[in-house]
Amino acid sequence: MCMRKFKCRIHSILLRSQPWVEVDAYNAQMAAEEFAERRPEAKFRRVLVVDQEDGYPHVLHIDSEGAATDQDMMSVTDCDGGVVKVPGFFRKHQHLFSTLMGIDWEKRDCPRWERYYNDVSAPYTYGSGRGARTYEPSPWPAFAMSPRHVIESAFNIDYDVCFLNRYNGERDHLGWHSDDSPEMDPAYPIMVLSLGATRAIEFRVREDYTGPVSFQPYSVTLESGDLLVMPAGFQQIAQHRIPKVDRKTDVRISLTFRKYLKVTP
Ligand SMILES: O=C(O)CCC(=O)C(=O)O
Repeated sequence: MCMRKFKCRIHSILLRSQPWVEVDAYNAQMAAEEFAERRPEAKFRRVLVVDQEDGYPHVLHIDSEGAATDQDMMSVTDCDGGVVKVPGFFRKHQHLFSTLMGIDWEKRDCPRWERYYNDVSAPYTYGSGRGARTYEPSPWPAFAMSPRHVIESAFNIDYDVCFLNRYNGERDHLGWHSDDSPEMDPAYPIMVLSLGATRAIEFRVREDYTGPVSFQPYSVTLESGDLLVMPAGFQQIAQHRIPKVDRKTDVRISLTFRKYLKVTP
């Protein structure tokens, strides 16, 4: 068995400002254990380990004894700039997609269709000034509870808001923006579940951001069932968009899970 080089860091789906630590090990599990030993002060449970030879990422769970086990379900693609893609996260994506094709979609003054579900009957305002649009909530329907439960149990987070977008074809799109409306709690990651046609989501640093994080604009391809995690604090640094496509494209639906800042009874 030959030693390989791995890079490890805490996987917290929080803003990933922590540095990578290089470790020599025989496999990802041993790399995670070595990392846990070197960082005994860190209160973490998950470590992201990337094999430097084949680039394959693993998320490992560290128990109280420091032993690591691979969390298969969380096979993560690590992207620059802080977002995480979990390919094939939601297995029943085709069924959910068919159900969602049959719901009542709202068409506002924008090149896509929308729907807004919220546990706490509070409206949501997107944008500001003349372009601002306010969405009245409806309670979560049963079909949206299934991905919600899968996400909540995988990440140990409770969400109360689900915003849905439906892109009927290649011309439908969503322009550059951050999900930074004041109702949303920036301390929680925003999760996007992608269904139907494959589309790209693009990221760039905000023009008004003056902090230390920096990355070149980049694009992540989302296939049906993939989950994209935008970490906590990411909206204050970056913008994202769903660009138009220059070839025939079928319907895509996204479900965006968010947390409200104040839950009012
Ligand atoms: O459709 C997507 O993947 C992104 C949705 C989004 O950016 C939003 O709802 O703010």
